[in-house]
Amino acid sequence: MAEKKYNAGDIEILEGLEAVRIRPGMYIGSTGKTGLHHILWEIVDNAVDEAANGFADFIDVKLNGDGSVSVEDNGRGIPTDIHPKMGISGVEVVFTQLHAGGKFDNHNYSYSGGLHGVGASVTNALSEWLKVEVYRGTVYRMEFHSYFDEAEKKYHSGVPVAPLTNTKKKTTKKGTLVTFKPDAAVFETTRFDYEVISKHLKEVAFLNKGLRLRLTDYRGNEVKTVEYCYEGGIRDFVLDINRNSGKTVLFNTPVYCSGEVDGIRIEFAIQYTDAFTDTIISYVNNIPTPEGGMHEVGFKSGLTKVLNDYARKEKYLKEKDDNFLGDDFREGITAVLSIKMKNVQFEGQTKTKLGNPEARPAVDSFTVSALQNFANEKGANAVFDAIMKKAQGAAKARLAAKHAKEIARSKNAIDSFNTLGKLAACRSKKAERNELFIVEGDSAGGSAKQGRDSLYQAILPLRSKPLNVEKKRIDQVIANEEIRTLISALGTDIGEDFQIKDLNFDKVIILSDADQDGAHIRAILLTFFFRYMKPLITEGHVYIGMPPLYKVYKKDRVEYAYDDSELQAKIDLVGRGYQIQRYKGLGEMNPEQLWETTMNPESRSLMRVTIEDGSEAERLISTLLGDSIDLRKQYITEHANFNKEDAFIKLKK
Ligand code: 28G
Repeated sequence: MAEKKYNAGDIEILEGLEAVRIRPGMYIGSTGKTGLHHILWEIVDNAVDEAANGFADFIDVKLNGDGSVSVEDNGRGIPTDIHPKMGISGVEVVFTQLHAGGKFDNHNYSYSGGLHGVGASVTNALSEWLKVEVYRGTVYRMEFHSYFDEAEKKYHSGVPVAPLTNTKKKTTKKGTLVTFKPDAAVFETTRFDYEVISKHLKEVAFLNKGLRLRLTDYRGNEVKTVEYCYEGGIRDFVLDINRNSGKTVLFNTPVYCSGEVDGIRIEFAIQYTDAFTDTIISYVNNIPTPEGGMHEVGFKSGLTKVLNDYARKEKYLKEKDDNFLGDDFREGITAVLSIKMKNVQFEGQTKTKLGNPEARPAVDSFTVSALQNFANEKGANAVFDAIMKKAQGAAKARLAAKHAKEIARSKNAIDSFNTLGKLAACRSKKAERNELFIVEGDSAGGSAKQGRDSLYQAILPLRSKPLNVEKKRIDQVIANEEIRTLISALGTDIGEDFQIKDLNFDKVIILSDADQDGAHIRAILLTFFFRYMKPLITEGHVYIGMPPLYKVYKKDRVEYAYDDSELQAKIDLVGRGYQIQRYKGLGEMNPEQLWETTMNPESRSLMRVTIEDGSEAERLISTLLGDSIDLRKQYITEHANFNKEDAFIKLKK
């Protein structure tokens, strides 16, 4: 086997990986929990690519007791021969070359833009060590490590310990095994989250039909394991979303179409339920696009066109009737749209919106022709009939809501809620300084009203859980008193009439208890904002307040702990003879305490809600993919850096 000395020629490679270590955020977004999992997705992605190319059907992920993680596929195995141009083995290319061009050949789909597909070398660069085994008749091995060079006073990352070796040990297995240990010097946390990985693998399984993925956790006292495999692919995805939603489906088998237009591979699955809102989940090259983009626009317009044509032809619309609106056809829809294309461009606030203009007409025309073809199939009439009747109901409600709104407007009824409702307005008219606290519970609302700075801070107490937005129609949402008070207080109107310039507050702060009910209220409010006032979130006006969980005190000395990990430090501060009060809800705090800990801009902690949080809240409600993840916990871990949002904003100004 050809050996290679590690000399000057390799310096470039090594410097490439050092760049990753110097600025990890550029490659993986953050060094928090999300970034940690990102380096695992890179490895899983490579195994998924091998499966998507038809060479593997099983991916095995193991969380090992030493904090490392293993990923194994049963594909062809990473090439072990020497790369003619590079002069090093294929394995070494994959793990040391930044953006190794060879990863995707012409038959594959290359990703670009955003942080997707940065490659396995990034995982290597950010690992304490990484080991590869390739099974190709015999077992091949290679190991990399990162270390601090005392003499040079610098880090070296992802350095080969030795070239790829053929151990000559015979094996009947085929494939690749990668094991790595994330570097604790890079990441804020190196603990992988079983639930996050399980959720991700489930999504991957839906998007790659027939691919089997297993996760096993060896870290605790007992071994945990899950396995996912869906022969129906995104059909099963749609079924899974609806099955766990408590909604009633309008037909049993999702409509499924797949095909290719102008080199773009397109598939979608659609099922309708009795819900009044829509759940459209889209992907490009298996990457979620919660911000939508050109493919979703094309899908929606194609759907509207083909269904309106059907409605005319089959007389669901009379001659004098106006066409249905797109919204009418999307009421109650659950759809998964997945496309695969080259040279992807991601846009938007979180780079999760497809920008490629060519995707729009391709998906539009595919949707039209695929659904026209479907109309000729057995059972299609019942499906279309259900969709048509749903759209008729939606159109009727839409017209009724418009009428109701006109009446409400003419009587100025919405504005009168300001004085009639429970809103405690603030005195200032300076929207750019004002804050609205939405507070769970009347007693906490009372404390907030007494404790606030009434010049700038308005309080809206929510007596009970506001209605579940998911289950109601837009006209019923508006009819709900607490939602109406909220809409009126914000001043922006909703949906298509939303006007950010009319917003009465710079900050809209949700204050709810750290329990199940609180999490539910938060999720409902976020879903409402996400669905009907999206710019409120995208333009950064929505925040989550962070009340403390504990008060640690002794005589006059008082310290607050905002999570369990802070508690010991606060106990140490207060010293011997301390007492602890655990807050079970906001209602247990008196006005002064609530002001000091949660409302005072000088001392409080706020977390700004991102579009991901909004869509995650929606996914929490609409799907069960994330049902075991507590939102508050997730915010705290994912956005730990932004806990002191006020301090952050002050720095910027
Ligand atoms: C287990 C965890 C992650 C992989 C393969 C298989 C091939 C491959 C991977 O080629 C392209 C070109 C030369 C280096 C391709 C095998 C063609 C023929 C492959 C994985 C890059 C990469 N035979 N399986 N890469 N080469 N599984 N699983 O990473 O220069 S990566």
